[in-house]
Amino acid sequence: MSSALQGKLQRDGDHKKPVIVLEGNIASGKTTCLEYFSRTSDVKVFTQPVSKWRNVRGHNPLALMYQDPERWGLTLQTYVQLTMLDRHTSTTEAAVKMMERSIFSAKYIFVENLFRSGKMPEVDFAVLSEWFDWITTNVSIPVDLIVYLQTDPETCHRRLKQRCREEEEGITLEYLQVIHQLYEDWLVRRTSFPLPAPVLVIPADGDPQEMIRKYEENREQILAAAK
Ligand code: DCP
Repeated sequence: MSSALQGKLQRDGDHKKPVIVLEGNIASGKTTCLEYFSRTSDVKVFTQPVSKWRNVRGHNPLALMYQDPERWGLTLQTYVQLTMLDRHTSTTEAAVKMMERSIFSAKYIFVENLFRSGKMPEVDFAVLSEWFDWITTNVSIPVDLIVYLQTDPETCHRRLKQRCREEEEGITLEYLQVIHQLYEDWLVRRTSFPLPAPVLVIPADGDPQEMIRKYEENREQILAAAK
């Protein structure tokens, strides 16, 4: 048996474990949610590989993309797609796998936004789309539940200013509003792109303590919904 086929079978086998994908706008509080679940249950958390996006062999494609999206959008999003695929195909001994964002939101939200706003040339969008279509047709990417942290873009803007990530200094409220609309169209109105799994919406404008109380209350329901 080829090693590629062996790998695919192994990944398919791992699908017996529920996979939860956590989605939400930039600075919607995904990290707090992931930390809570990794502390309180037999859940293996796969965080978004932001450190890789900020340093690939000494280069920072995240910063480059924010500086000049027309030139570097494809570079960042190609690497995001690869690193998300790596996360999707990683296996775990834990009972449940929980991922921060997905290859789907990378394409349906971030690539889509670059393209629609005129910041990604059509040829770059076409190449990324070909890659995305090939991957999602040929690689098993199981998702059992999407948990959507639904926030007001103004909340995200406030939190973003507090965390002061250097690359994100130029992110405006308008940018967060556009990302919000794309998420709402995909996960709430369901008018834009296919849904890979059922969606659970959690209003997430509260402070961290309030959010942890909410996760506490909904923990069993969330874990059960993914099974
Ligand atoms: N990003 C991007 N393209 C993607 C995915 C993310 O340009 N396909 C950018 C948006 C942010 C950065 O990467 O500038 C990191 O994403 P988040 O801010 O959503 O990640 P956090 O881990 O900081 O999330 P949270 O604040 O919700 O914990």
